Amino acid sequence: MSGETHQHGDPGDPQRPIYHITPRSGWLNDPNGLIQWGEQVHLFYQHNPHGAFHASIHWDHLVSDDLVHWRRLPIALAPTPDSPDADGCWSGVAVDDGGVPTIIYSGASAAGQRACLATSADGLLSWTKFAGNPVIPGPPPGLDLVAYRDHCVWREADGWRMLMGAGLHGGGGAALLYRSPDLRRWEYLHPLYSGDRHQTTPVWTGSMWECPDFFPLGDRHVLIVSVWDHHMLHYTVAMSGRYAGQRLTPQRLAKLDYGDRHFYAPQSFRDRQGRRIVFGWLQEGCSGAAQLTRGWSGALSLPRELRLHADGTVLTAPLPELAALRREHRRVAARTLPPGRLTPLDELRGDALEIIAELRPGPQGVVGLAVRRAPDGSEETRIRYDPRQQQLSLDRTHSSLDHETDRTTHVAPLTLRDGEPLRLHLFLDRSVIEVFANEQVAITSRIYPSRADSTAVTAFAEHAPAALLALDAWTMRSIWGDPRDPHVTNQESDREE
Ligand code: DQQ
Repeated sequence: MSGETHQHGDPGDPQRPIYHITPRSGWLNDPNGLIQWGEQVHLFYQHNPHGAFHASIHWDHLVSDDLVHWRRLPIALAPTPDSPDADGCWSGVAVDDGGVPTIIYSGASAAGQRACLATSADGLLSWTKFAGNPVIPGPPPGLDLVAYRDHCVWREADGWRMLMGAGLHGGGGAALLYRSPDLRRWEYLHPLYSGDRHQTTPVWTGSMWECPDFFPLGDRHVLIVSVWDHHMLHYTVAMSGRYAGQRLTPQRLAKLDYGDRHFYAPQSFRDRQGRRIVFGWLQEGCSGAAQLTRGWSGALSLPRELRLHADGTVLTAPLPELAALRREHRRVAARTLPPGRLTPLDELRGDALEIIAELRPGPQGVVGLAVRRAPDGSEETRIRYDPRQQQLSLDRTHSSLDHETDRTTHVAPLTLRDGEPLRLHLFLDRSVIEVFANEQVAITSRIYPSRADSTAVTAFAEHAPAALLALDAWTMRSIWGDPRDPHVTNQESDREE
């Protein structure tokens, strides 16, 4: 099978998502350089074209007219031997510098990771690295850092600002603030905000922050960081608060997604409607050897709008325009769910589905859905709400018969008001599952059912009868190209219909 047919939802690769971005082949990690440019949105990602492992990082490039369908463009950045990015073009952003598309990224070399710059003169297609790279020679003198990389760049009235991710020895994660008149000469100011790795409430923020992302949202400012500690990628934390005197005073801190390392290194941008839209890297949960054999690794989340809850918590919601991916609709009739057994929803079956359901737990009871279930129950993934614990969980204990896969359970806090039903919005896409509940919490993860018949959907109740109030589901189309566009050459074209 050629790479071209293998790349987009090939039925021969049951783990390859069809409506989430994955690499053509090889490795994908962080989303980078997200930018609205005219009518289009450009998205880049950390990419190793040579294999499904993290090495020789390039920037791969995609473009979209609608944030739903994507077309691949040539690789944008590749490491240059004997240069500041000889070992890789690590994460960064794209900005509009008076009409010139400009990328600021972390060049990796024996000297560490340092800020580098590249510009495009042909509408973001090809990129020229700045001869004066690196634009910052290294970490600020006098700071004892655990690590230092990644960028967030924005413009203020008196010039550019940049954050770099870092960790302070003996302290915690830090977002280091710089300023510049021209994106090429940078002056270090101080940390915009830094954490304390010894503090565990309301959420532990580790020893180093990767991929800082800072922007206004509603009446506050938000800082999103990816928590890193001792070479482990943990989860994403969003802080909202007041930005004054070039410093952030957070008032609220919480995980952005409770799938932890499976929603990591997110980056956001402002689209032409003024929405703040974020993509995250959905890290794999299968073995490195399995990724090498499969030939690809990593997916990006669906685009989500960031919103602020009244209490300052930063929430994510899938974009409404994703409805364009819906194909066949099924409606499941409302029914009572007797406790202690599964209620099969025979109308529903599939490994690429969107499901919107309303469920009501019984008094002192639990309610949920099991998806990707095998006929004999040997594989299934459960989404379970326990009102007593006020917890929503994504239970992967039996997601796969392959015991090399990560089968830990994710748990998110979720409190429903009196009489408020559990409203689940699920996106199943082969090895990807994204769960949104009651416009409050998200749990995103990776699952690897090994059986071709692990496609059933069932509902269940525990301890007391519960109710399935409503359920709508759709089979889904591929994101690869808009079939109406005659110029699309790499569309998947719903071949499996
Ligand atoms: N991935 C990039 C780094 C970043 C990390 C390297 C986060 O720039 O800190 O591929 O996943």
